[in-house]
Amino acid sequence: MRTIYAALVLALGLLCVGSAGAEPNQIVVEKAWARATPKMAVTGGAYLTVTNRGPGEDRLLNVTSPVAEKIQVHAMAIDNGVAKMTQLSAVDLHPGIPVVFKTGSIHMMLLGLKHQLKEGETVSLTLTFEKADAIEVDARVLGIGATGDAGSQAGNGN
Ligand SMILES: [Cu+2]
Repeated sequence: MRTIYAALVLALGLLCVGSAGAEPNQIVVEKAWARATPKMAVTGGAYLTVTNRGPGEDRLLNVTSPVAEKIQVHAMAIDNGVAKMTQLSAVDLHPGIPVVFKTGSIHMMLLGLKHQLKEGETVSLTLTFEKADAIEVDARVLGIGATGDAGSQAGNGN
């Protein structure tokens, strides 16, 4: 028994050494949330902040989730008073500059929702980058009228 335990500890130790030896993931994903959807809705929105903490340029290439057939990154602009969404094929991540996905701006569009997104649950999002390792985050599902994660809502006094 003791031998097995020792072998396990050794194996875990080697795993840690192995991952520390690889390139550290220099992308940080924070404040992920998704908006609750009405029943039968087939699209939803997800938002988060991505920061490239590395020294070099990187790009967000793809986002997937088990709850959606696919996810597109959309930019939103007001053109003659009309909000227009355009799909982005990639998002540039300049070193040290956070990219904030938010309502009325750049956002993730969940297409082909497999079930209703209910407030309080979490939605897994996997982000794939040009250079950094993929990152999986859990986005909290906030109410249909939400405009940000709980932290930023608290500061929304005006
Ligand atoms: Cu959109």
